[in-house]
Amino acid sequence: MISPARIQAVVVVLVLISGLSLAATPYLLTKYYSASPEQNVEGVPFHITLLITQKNWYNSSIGYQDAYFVLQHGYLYSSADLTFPANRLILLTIINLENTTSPLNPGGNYDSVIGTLGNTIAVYNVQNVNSTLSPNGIHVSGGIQTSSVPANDISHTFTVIAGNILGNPVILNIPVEPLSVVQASFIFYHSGTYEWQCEAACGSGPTGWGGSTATPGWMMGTVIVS
Ligand SMILES: [Cu+2]
Repeated sequence: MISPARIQAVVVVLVLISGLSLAATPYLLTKYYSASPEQNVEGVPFHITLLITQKNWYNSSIGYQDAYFVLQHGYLYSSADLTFPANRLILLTIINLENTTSPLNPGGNYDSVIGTLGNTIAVYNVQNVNSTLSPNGIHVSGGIQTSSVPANDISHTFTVIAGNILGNPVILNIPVEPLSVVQASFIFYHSGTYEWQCEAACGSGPTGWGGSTATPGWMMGTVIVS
């Protein structure tokens, strides 16, 4: 016969264990992303932040791979399907936590900024940001607005193309240097479904075009403009 006190003790232990497992639940969850209500207000810019992280577990044969995520309200969402409004100013921030570079796909000018307002991006990196707060704010110097970055200093690109066939028009190309934050503004004038792809060979295999670079939600995916 189990005494009520013993049962009570078991219940307390079970509650403690479940509490511990709840506490161990990761704060960042990965799920499907959709535009939030404040993003859907007409007439104001559409803000979106993409986060690139290094060494995400892919599978046991490939190991770790880099991946793009959508960062929204402190949560990570899959980048497999990115939705954008048509004919509205989009303000994109890309935060790259990766510290290495990869060779660019030789099929295009992927070191050039294409499709943003003024064909430029703002780049914040370890060379041009000093975080000490002064009366004028933090000190940012160097070539922040740029229309291209050195081809041998690119971790990834965020490239939107009108299809997944080489030679199709590049609508947007944003090269991203290691350990940098990039800001870009652009407008998609035509509704439709496009592909996004990282055009740096950052994936697995001898060419770097396996694993992440061939898998939606890692280094490629769909862009839906509506
Ligand atoms: Cu990449």
